[in-house]
Amino acid sequence: MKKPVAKQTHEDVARTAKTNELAPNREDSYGQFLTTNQGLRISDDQNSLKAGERGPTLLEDFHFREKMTHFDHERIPERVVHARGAAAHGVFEAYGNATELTKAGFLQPGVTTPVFLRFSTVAGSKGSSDLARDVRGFAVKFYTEEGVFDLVGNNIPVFFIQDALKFPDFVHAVKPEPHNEIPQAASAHDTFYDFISINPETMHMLLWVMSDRALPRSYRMMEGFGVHTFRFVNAEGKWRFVKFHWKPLLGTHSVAWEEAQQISGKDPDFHRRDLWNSIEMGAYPEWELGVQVVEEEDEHSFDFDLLDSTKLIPEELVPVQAIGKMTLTRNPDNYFAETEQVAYHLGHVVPGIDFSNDPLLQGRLFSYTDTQLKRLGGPNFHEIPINRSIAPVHNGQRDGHMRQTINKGQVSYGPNLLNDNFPQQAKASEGGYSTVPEPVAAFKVRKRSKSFIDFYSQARLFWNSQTEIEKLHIVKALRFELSHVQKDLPRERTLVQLAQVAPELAERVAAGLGVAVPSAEGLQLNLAVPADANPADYQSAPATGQEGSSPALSMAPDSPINAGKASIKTRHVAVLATDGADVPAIAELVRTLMDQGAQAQIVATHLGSIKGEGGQSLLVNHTFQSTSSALFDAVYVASGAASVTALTQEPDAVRFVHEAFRHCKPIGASEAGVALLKAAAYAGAEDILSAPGVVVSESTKVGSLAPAFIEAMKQHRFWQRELAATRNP
Ligand code: HDE
Repeated sequence: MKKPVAKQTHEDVARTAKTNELAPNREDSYGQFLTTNQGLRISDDQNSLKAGERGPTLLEDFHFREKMTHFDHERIPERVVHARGAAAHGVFEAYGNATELTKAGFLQPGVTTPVFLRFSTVAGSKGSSDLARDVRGFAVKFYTEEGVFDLVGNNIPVFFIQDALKFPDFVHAVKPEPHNEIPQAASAHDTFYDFISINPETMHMLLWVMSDRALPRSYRMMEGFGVHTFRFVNAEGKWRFVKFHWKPLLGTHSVAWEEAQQISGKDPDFHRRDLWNSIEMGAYPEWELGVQVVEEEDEHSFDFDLLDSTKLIPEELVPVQAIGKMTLTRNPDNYFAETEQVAYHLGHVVPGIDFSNDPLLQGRLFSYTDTQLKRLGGPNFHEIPINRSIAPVHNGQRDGHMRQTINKGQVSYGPNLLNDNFPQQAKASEGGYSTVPEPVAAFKVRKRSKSFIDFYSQARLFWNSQTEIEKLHIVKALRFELSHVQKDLPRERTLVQLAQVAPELAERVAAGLGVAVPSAEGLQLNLAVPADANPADYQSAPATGQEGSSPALSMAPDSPINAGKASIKTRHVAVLATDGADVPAIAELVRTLMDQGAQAQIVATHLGSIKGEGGQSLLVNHTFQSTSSALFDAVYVASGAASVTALTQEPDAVRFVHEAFRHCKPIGASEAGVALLKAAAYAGAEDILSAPGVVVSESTKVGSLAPAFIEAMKQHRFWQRELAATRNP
C-alpha cells in the first residue's frame, strides 16, 4: 500500500501547506535598517537620551522605554509539565488503508498533511537536561484540511494514574520538593516515592520509567503512544476503539544510565542537538503511525479495562496496523515563536476521530485549553502562527487580549438573519463534526470502576517481557532512586509494592539497599481510598506470575519493535587518532561508514589538524577534553604506532575507551590501535580484546575490519558485557 515517494530536494521536502501559511509572519533582518516597533529608523542604539553626557537618563527616551519594556516582558510561564522541549516541522503521508476504519480526511489515500512535533521531558524545568530519567512527550499537531488534529502522546504507552483528578497530586509529588526546590528533573526523591508507595496504580508505569525507555538514545529512536483508547468512526458511522502507536524506522534505542548522567553534564542539549543536526543534514527522522483496533463488541473481552490508562493492549493480542508515515523535514525558524508557543490539546479532533470515556482522557480535555489561557495569556492563542489552522476559521468568537483577526460585519452571533445565517453549521456530509451517540444509563457517582482495581498484573507482564539485561537495568535504576529517598517509610512501602509485582524484583532491589523486603501483612497497600469507601474495594490482588510476556515490550535487538531495523544510519563514531596516525586508513574507514549513513568524528589530543604517518594532514573535530565517549555510539582506534603510543600515555584517551567498553559500545581497533584497548583493560575489563562487540584486526587495511565493525554497530550495544561484569545482580 505504500505510496512511492518521488525524488525531492531538501526544500521540496520541507515545504508544506503550513510552511507557506507561516510565510507572512517570518521576519528577516538581513539588509534592513534597525527600527522601533513602530517602524521608525534608529540612529543611535548605543546611548540612552540623557541630560548631558554624564547626566541622568530622560523619561522622554521612547526608544529606551520601548526596548527595555519589551525585554522586561519577554518571558512567559513555562509549561507546568513538559516544560523542556524541542520540535520540528514535517509531513504525514497516509498509506490509504484506513478508509474502512475512519473517515478522517488526512488518513485517506494519497493525502499528505503538514505536522509539527514537539518532544519533551516532563518533570524538569525548561533549562534542565535532556537526559533526565523521565517520560518523553510526543505531541503531534496535524494541520489537516478539516482543522487541527493533535495527537498528544508520550513515549511510554501507559500512565501513572487512572483518574485525572489525581494529576495535580502526582505532579506535585514528582516535581522538585516545594520547600527547597530539590531535585531538578529527577524522580529520585521522597515525595515521589511517598506517592508511589501508597498509590499502587502507579506500579506499571513506574517499571517503564525505571527501564531504559526513560533514557532514549535520541528522539528519533523512540516509540510514541496515544496512551488512551480513542475511537475511529467511518463514513457509515460505524465506530471502533483504537490505540495510536508511532514506530521509529530507526528502531527503539537507549543509552545507559551512567552515560545519561555524563551526557547531562557534557551536553545537556544532546537530544535537541541530535534532532536539529539530523534534520539539517537531511537525515530526516521517520515514524510509522499504527493503530490497534478493537471492535465495539469486543470491549469487554480483555482481562483489563480499555478505559484504564494504566493498561496497554499487548501487541501480540491486537497487532499494530501501520496506516501512514511521518517524516520530520524542517527545523523551526524561531524557538519561542514555534516550539514554546505551540499549544496542543487532545480536544483538537477532526471528523472520524472521537474520544473514549477513559477518566484520564476526559480530564485532559479540560486541562489543556485551561493551561494555555494562563501560559499564552488569553483566549486568542489559536491565532498565534504556529497554532493557526490551515482550514478556514469562522465563528462568532470575538475580542480578547491580542486579537489578530479583523472580523468584518455587524453580526457575531448565530443563528442570524442579518448575515443570511452565516457562518452556517455544517452537515456531516459537509464535514460537520458529530460525537458518536452513546447510550448512558447510570448513576451520577464518584467511584472507581471495579474493573480498574488491578494494579500489578501488567507491571508483571512488563517485567516478564524484559531480557535479563533490561531487568538488571530496572533493578539498578530502582536502587539508585530509592537510595536517594531519605525517609524509611516510602522506601520500605515501595519495596512492598514491588513485591506485589514480582518478589524477585523487590528482593534484588532490596539487596542493593542493604535491607530485607518488609512483609505486606496487615498493610493497606492502597491508601488512595475515598473517605466513605470500603478500603477492601480498592485493594488489588498481587500478580500471580502467570501473566505471560509480550515480546514487543522489550527493546532487545531481536524484539518485534526492532527486528529488521538494524542499521548504522546516523550513528556517531569517534575515531581516536593523533599525530602519527595512518591517515589514509582513517579516510577509508570514514568513507565506508558514511556510505552507510553513519558519521565519524576525529577525536585527538589537540584541535586543529593532525599530521599522519605519511605526512598527510587530517582535520580534528574534538579533543579528549571537549567531548566524551558518552556522546558517541561507537569508538574506533586508528592504526599508526606513534599515534597509538601517544594515546596510551594520555589518561583521558584511555578513559575514553574504558568508558565506551563499560557502556557496552562497539569498539574497533586495527594493528597498533589494539595497544590502546589493552591499556584501557583495567578493573573488570581484562578480556577486552575477546569481549563481544570488540572488533580488532592485525592488519592496517580497513577493508578487513570495517564489515565486522559495521555489523557490531548494527547491534547498538553489547549489554552482555555488563551482565558478565555485574557482581550484585
Ligand atoms: Fe499532559 N499536560 N496531562 N499528558 N501532556 C500538559 O498542557 C495533563 C498526560 C502530554 O509539547 C499540559 O500545554 C493532565 C498523558 C504532552 O506542549 C497540561 C493529565 C499524556 C504534553 C497537561 C495529563 C500527556 C502535555 C502542560 C492527566 C500522554 C506536552 C502544558 C489527566 C498521553 C505538550 C500544556 C507540548 C502537557 C495536563 C496526562 C501528554 C497541564 C491533567 C496521559 C506530550 O495541560
